[in-house]
Amino acid sequence: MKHRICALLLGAALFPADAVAQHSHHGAAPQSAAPHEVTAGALAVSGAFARATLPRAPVAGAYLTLTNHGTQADRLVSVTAPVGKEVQIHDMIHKDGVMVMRHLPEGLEIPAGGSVTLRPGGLHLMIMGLTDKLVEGQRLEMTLHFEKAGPATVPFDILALNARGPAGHTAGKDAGHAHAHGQAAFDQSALDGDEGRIIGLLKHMFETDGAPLIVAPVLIDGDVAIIGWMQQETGGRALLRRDDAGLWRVSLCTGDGLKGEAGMIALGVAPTVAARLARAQAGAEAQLPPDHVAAFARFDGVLHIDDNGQGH
Ligand SMILES: [Cu+2]
Repeated sequence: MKHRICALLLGAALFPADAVAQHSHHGAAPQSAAPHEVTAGALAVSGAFARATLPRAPVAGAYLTLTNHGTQADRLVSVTAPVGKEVQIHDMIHKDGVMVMRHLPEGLEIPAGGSVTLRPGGLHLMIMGLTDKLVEGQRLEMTLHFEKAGPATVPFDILALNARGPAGHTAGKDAGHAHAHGQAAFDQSALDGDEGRIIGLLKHMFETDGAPLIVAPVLIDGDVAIIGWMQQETGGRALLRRDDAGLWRVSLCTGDGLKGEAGMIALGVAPTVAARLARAQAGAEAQLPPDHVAAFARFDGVLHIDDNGQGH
């Protein structure tokens, strides 16, 4: 059974199952052994992957390397996906001290004899208006339209929520770390105080380059904590518990399921603790911008987190 991340992640997105071809796990070639390479004219496309998404995530990120073996520059002018309203080409830039995404409507030039890598934290394809989630282990085909080389249909392997790149693909410095960091691998004792430890754990597990995780509010009552989180366009609430060794563990992730006393009790929080946490939550969330609090409701369902962290 695969470890499922609680997804404090921007996820990415969604596709009706019929738009996504199943990988065969019984076939001869392991998918990680050789990233697919597709050519179109003088262009080669390699290392294409998309990140798995949370339920109802509005967007998905996809990445690849474009190499131009020709003597003339070409341009990626547009990308189409079988589902999703549109695919945009985005860049990440520093603006007033924060990383923000910038849409590149004019497309992306691939210089003659050069290559361009789209990777987490930098240039990326962003699938907008998704209608179903992207499931790790499946594959999504998208069509890249080049100014000179024409269209090319490219299979994108769907990797973990915070994948940095396909295993064995060396284009990115972070290539190979395809799975989320588990809870167990994180040394909380190095951090000061429960709030710092909880935020550190969540960032360790779910934050990625270009997708900062905002954790607030952090409400702690004894060995139970309820937090709100927001990452790019999505958000949610999570329940954490302190284990016998004194370490915080994410127990489950949900959205409005952890809003208010009744929901907390329904998810296993002791009534007296739930009453106190719900009062603290109401006060703390009232201090946050309304759109921030609204993002907490976007996490649909309840995701129970186990702790076989490294994901196999
Ligand atoms: Cu983007």
